[in-house]
Formats: sequence, structure tokens, C-alpha cells
Amino acid sequence: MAFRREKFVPRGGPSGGDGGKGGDIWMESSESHNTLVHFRFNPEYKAERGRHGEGAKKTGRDGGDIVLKVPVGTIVYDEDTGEKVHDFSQPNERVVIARGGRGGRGNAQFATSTHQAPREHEEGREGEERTFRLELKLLADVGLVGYPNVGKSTLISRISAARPKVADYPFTTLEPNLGVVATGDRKHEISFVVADIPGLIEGAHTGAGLGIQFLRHIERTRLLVHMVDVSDASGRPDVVKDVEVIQEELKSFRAGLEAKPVLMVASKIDVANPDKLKKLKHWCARKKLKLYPISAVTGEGIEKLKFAMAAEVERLRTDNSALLKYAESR
Ligand SMILES: Nc1nc2c(ncn2[C@@H]2O[C@H](COP(=O)(O)OP(=O)(O)OP(=O)(O)O)[C@@H](O)[C@H]2O)c(=O)[nH]1
Ligand SMILES: [Mg+2]
Repeated sequence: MAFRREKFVPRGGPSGGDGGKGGDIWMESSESHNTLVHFRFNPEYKAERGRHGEGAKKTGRDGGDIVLKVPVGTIVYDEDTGEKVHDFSQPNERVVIARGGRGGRGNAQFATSTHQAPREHEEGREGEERTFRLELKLLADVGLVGYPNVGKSTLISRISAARPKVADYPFTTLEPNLGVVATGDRKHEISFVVADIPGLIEGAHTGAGLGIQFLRHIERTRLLVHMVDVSDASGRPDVVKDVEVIQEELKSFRAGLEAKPVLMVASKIDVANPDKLKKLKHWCARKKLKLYPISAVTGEGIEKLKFAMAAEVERLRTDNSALLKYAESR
């Protein structure tokens, strides 16, 4: 509240300005953040307060907003109600998670023709104070696909700390498993997340086997690793047919999975049927696809595959044109 007081200006009138608005708190998804650790060491954030209004009808300055960065894949819950506030699935999404208070009104606002010396003014409103729980979904970079029993779970258990169930019958894996793979030395470490999902069979898109609904877990991966059993354990005679069946099932999911970059893997080479391996090699060469023969039993080819996956993930992470191409293909 203020009144204009000046020599030679009788009855200067009310001159109290309004208060400024308190700053808002935003949350924004960023591709350069991979974890939530920055919240662990600094769990409380305050936006700037609005300044007081002043005499001479001066409005107080608004408080500055602050923006909290979170990795893509963060889900924000209201800690008090448990309600989901936002699911950051894309980079550069921005939402307000706590609004700053509105500034008060100075007495200048209350003047009317019949009420020329108001002493009323209005207090500002408190800003919101909220507590959130942040959960980070691991988003897989690489998805393992193939028939059941080709050795997908065995591979993820060889290259990461994940220990999914492995067994000599189809449909061992009923739920996706995630494993974090780290390669390189500490300075040049590349790490990425691999998803091992249930095997696909012909007709999966019509519900055969475990269906295809779990493919959503690899919808956002950058790279697929398509595993083909080249031993006689599969009981299927034609490896090329195997590949084509899986490709058809990926296509039927209609999420662009068939257009993703892919590394082909020939598995179980310790007990390979040489004709099957040869046939797959020729087919891959013709399709200009890279083929990595591996054995989870002897360890042959595993390191090479791991580094190839890391290099490809790294290339796709930095290659925006590949991302664009992928986006356009959808
Ligand atoms: N000889 C040999 N056997 C392997 C190799 N890799 C996996 N196996 C065996 O193949 C069988 C199936 O392996 P899993 O890793 O469970 O196969 P999966 O692809 O995860 O199968 P689903 O989860 O049913 O889709 C197991 O008995 C493994 O021990 C390999 O390189 N050589
Ligand atoms: Mg499995």
C-alpha cells in the first residue's frame, strides 16, 4: 500500500503496485541425461519468489522459472496421491510440475471514482509445494528377436549381469528381461541396455505361441539383433525360412520394427550344421546384413558381437540422420 506524496500534488492518490508472480517449476526430458542421481544429492528445488510491488505503481518483478532435467523414460508420480503426473517418453517434453504463486494486488488497483483513497490491498497467493516420486524406466537400446530356444536368454546372460531362466524347451522366457552391457575401458565405456523377449513363431500375430504384444518392449530400441539357430536342435530345416518368418511377424506389429537396423547372429555354432551356417552366410551377404556366428557354450564370437552391438548403438545414438530415416519409414 502506498500513496503518492509529492510537493504541489495534493491528494496524489493510491500508488501501491502489484506483486510479481512466483516462478514455476518445470520438468523437461533431455537426451543428455541418463540417470536420476542428480535428484538424490539435491532433492529439493525452489523457483524464485516474486518481488514485492512498490510505490509509484511499480509492479514487482516476476520470479524466474526453473527447469529440472530428467532422462527420457522418467515417470513422475505425485507422492501424496500416487497419481501419475507425466510419463516422459520423448526428448524435450516440458511440463509444469509446480506453479508459482500469483502476486498480490497493490492498493492502486482498488481505486474507483467513489473510493479514491483505498487502503485495501490483496496478499499474494502461496506457490504450490509438491512432492514427487520419480521412476526411470530402462529403455532398451537393443532388442533380441528370433524363434524360441535359439539362445536369446543365454546370450544376454553371457554379456550382462541379467540371469534369466534358460532351458532346453521353447517359451522359457515369458516376460522381457533387461540387461545392461558395458564395453570398453572406464574412459571410453559404452553401455547399453539389451532386452531379451519371448520367442516368436509363425502366426504369432494371430496369437500363436505367446503372440506379439510383447514386441512393444522393443518398439523404441535403436537396434535389433536377430538370432538364428544354425544347429539341428531347432528341428526346422531351412534357416532362411526361419529369418523370413520372424521378419513377417515383426512387420505385422506395424511399428516399423522391420525397418530398424539389424545385426544377424548365427547361434550354437559349436554344434552347427555346416550347410545351415553356409546358407545363412550367403543369404546375409546377399541382403548386405552383417552376420555374427556365436557359441554361448564355447564363448566363440561373443566378444566380437558385443563390440559390434556397442559400436552400432553408439553410431545410432549420434547419427541423427539414421533416426530421421527411421522416423520417416514409420
Ligand atoms: N550347444 C549350444 N547350446 C546353446 C547355445 N546357446 C543356447 N543354447 C541352449 O539352447 C537352449 C535354449 O536357450 P535359451 O537361451 O533358453 O533360448 P531362448 O531363445 O531364450 O528361448 P525362449 O526364451 O524360449 O524364447 C538352452 O538349452 C541353452 O543351453 C549355444 O551356443 N550352443
Ligand atoms: Mg529365453
